[in-house]
Amino acid sequence: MSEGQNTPSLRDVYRPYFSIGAAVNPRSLVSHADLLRTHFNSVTAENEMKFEVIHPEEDVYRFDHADALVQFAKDNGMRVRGHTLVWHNQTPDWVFVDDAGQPASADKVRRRMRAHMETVLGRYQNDVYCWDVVNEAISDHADAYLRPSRWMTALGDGYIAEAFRCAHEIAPSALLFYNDYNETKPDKRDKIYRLVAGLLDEGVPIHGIGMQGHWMMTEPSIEEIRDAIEKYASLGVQIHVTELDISVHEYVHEPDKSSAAARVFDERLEREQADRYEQLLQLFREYSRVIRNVTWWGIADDETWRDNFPVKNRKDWPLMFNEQHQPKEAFWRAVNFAK
Ligand code: HAH
Repeated sequence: MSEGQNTPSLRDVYRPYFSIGAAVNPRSLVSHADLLRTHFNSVTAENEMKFEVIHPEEDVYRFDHADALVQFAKDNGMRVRGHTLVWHNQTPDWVFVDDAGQPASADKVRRRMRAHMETVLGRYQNDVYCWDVVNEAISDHADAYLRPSRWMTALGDGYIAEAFRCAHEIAPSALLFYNDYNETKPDKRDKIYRLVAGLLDEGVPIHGIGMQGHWMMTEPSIEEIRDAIEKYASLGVQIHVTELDISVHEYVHEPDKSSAAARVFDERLEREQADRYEQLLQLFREYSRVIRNVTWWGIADDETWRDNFPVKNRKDWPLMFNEQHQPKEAFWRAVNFAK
C-alpha cells in the first residue's frame, strides 16, 4: 500500500498537543523528503550543527549543510531545533589547546565558546528557535555529579552557567535547553533536576529540559518516564522529547556487545512496539502543557543510528515508518486515539 490520501498527517493530528520533529541529515532531506513534508513540522540536524562539523578549525566555519537544512525547513513551514553548542563529544581538539599544543587557558576557551556562539547563533538568529545549549553534562555514575569534560577542565563547573548566559546574550529570543540521556533513571534524573534547579536559582537563562528518549521496549517503564516528566515540569521549564526512538533490542553493555542476538522485525514485534508507542504518546499528550515538542532521532527504519548503537551492524527498527517509508502499526496507534 502506498502513502495515500487516507494516511493522516502525524503533525496535523498532534497540532493541538506539540510539534512533531525528526533528526535529519543531508541525505535524508532528499531521500525522506516526502515523509518529512507530510508528517513533520520541526527538524533537528543529526550532526550538521555540531561543533566539529560547523566549526572544524578556529578560522573555518562550514555552513553549507546547516544552511540547506534551514532552507528546507523554511520552504516547508517547519521550525528548527538547534543541536548542539557545548558538548564533550564531536568537539574539535583545537578548542582546548593553545598554539604550543598545551591546554588552553580558561580565557582562551571562554573566548572561543563566545566566538562560536556569536557566529552560529548569530547566523541562525531568525531561523532556529531553540538550542540544546549544553548536551550530556551529567555523569552516569552514582558517585559523580558532573561528567568530566574538556569544557569543565578549562572553565570549571561554572561552564554550564556560562554557556547559557552567553547564548542568551547573543540570542535573547531563543529558547535554551539542557539535553541529556538516561534522563528517567532516578539517580541521573535527580542530578539533572539539581543542575537545572541550581541554574534557575542563580538566575541563569534556561527555558527547557530535553529528554532524549533513546529507550527500549520495556525500559524505562511508563511510570519512570512519568516521574521524570513530573519532576522536570515542577521546575517550571518546558520539556522537549528531543531524540526519541524505541529500540526493539535489549540494551547491551560494553563487554558482551558481540553476543547481542539479532532479531527479525515480525508482526508480533511490530505489535509490541505499537503498544509501547501508544502508551508513550498517550503519556506525552497528557503532559502537552509542558511537553511542547516530540522529535524522533530519524524518520524511517531504513536509516537509523540505532543500527550501530549500542551494537555495531545490528539492524534495528526504532521509528514510526518502516524501511519502505510506510507507516508502521505504531504510527496508526499514534494517530487513532480517542480524542
Ligand atoms: C545522542 N547521544 C546525541 O545527543 C546525538 O547528538 C547523537 O547523534 C546521538 C545520540 C546519546 C548517547 C551516545 O551518543 C553515546 C552514549 C550514550 C548516549
